[in-house]
Amino acid sequence: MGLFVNEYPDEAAIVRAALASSFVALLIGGLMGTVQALHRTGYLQVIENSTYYTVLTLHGVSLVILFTIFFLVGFYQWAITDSLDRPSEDIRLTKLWYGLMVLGTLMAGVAILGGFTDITDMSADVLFTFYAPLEAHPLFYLGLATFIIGTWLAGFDWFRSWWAWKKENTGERTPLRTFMVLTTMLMWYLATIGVAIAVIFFLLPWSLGLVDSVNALLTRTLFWFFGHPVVYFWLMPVYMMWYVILPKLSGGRLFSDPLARIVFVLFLILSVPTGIHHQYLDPGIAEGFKFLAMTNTMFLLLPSLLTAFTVVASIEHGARQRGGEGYFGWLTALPWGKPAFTGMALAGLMFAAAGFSGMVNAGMNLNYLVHNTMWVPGHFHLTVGTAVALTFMAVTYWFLPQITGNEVFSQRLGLYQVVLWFVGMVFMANAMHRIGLGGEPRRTADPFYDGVTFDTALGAVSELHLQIALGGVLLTVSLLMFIAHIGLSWFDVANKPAPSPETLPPALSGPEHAPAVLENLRLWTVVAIVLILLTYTLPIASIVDAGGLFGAAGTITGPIGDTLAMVAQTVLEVMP
Ligand code: HAS
Ligand code: CU
Repeated sequence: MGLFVNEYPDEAAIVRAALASSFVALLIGGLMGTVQALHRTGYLQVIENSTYYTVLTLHGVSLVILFTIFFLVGFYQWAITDSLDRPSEDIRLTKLWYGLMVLGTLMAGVAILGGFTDITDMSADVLFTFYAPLEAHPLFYLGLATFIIGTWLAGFDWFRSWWAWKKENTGERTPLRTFMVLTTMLMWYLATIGVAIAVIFFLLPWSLGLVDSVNALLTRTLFWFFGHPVVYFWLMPVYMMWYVILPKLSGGRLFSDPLARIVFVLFLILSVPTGIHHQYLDPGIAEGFKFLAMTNTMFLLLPSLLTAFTVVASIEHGARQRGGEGYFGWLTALPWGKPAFTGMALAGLMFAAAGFSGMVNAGMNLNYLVHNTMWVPGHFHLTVGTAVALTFMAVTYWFLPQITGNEVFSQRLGLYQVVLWFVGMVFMANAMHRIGLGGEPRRTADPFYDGVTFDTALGAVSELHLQIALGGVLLTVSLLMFIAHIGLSWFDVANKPAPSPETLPPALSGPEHAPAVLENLRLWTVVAIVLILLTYTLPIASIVDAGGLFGAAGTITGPIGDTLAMVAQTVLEVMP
């Protein structure tokens, strides 16, 4: 087999375009992060406090929605095409979904940027969580909807490839990468139901003035119905990279293919019915429902704990193939000089810590201590900001040559870049966790409003702020190094010899060892739907009952508003 870009030039073009979009978002979002880290800690304030939410929205939306999801669709397009070894069924559809995602991005982007200027009233200072009572310009919601429709079509495109492959390969096990793509997308279809209902029936009509209020708790709940599983939408491609690429880079093979499949099925089943763990402190949801979400969340630790063991075992297997020995001595036999390996391994290491802060968040009683403090940004800068972002950057050093046909500019520069990200995040995320325990609030430009002071258990507030600012600066340097390096590699500035194609070794325990029932995606989807109905029907019914569909005092204006209310009522009656 030749290089991916030569075998599938049309698909490779879409993969490149998606990655390029992802990196533009990374650059913009990352720079907004620098502004915030320095502003909050008081080291450099180039914006007014009143602009902080615009910056924070641009930061959040660019990084956790655009950077992550554009990278995902590019990587998944490669995974499907390469693992099924067939081109898109219709490349026009592939171009269409990518185009819709770009269009949605531009619409939402214009609305957000409007917040920086007084020339227009347009703004969308609503953060990446965009639930009421914060309200954005309709263009923001329309952009979001267009973007999500793009991702739905991408999933359909990949299912089509799989259906066509199955016709020609009856009775064969679906290749692992395809299986991972399909389970991720099924999870995504279920998760996005929540946000689609919130946007189409409530937020968009509200911002257009068709209804004059919404039930804030309802839009929050519908958001978190989507807002928890979305974190696994960022994580599942990372797990694919850790399962199929990391063992190869270590010099070995994946330990168990069936186990990897079980992990992805568990994510499909359990990701949605846990969303209420973001709402432990919301009044209006009974404790029992919160307890149920907590129990589901604790079960959801399982796929990640399984992953920790399998991935580390696969890495160890690789190290031993390379001559590594002893209980821990094998660690020295790993290819630490390769940025792709080192970046992913460091990302994994940080994710182990992130898992622990996630467990603290997930416990109802402990959550009361940390909710809405800087602890939570500490948690998600380790998860999405490191496990995901650092893995995506690291894998690019392996992946880029396959889709551009050009070798990476300098492995050493890449190595410095990934290590710098790790070091920057050690400072920033650790200090965020600690200052959060001291009670410093999140989502605020100036944590010292009205002379508030904090006592930290260990160290001084000023020391922790210094660490946050220092970490932020190191991350900015690493980010700029990454973007510059990708540019140098993409355009082959060093005129390097062409790369050779990469193949992925089969697992030690292959797909034939997996029980056939794992292939039954329909069954797992039904199980997921049943769990969603069980966890969400009663809470949503009681929220609507207590607060009204459009808020207690909400009035609906005009015939469009009336129709909308009727449809919304019907949907909510039949929906989880
Ligand atoms: Fe979370 C809040 C609970 C995982 C992202 N989370 C957030 C928010 C974000 C986020 C963005 O229960 C804030 C949202 C907002 O703006 O309000 N989270 C969890 C739990 C997990 C978890 C239980 N979160 C993630 C992931 C994210 C993410 C993944 C993004 C990608 N989170 C919460 C809760 C809240 C929350 C509450 C609400 C807090 C509040 O009050 O607001 C679990 O999935 C974590 C499981 C992970 C593990 C670790 C396994 C370790 C592995 C490492 C293997 C090692 C390797 C290295 C590969 C159990 C897999 C080997 C290297 C060698 C050299 C050998
Ligand atoms: Cu969550």
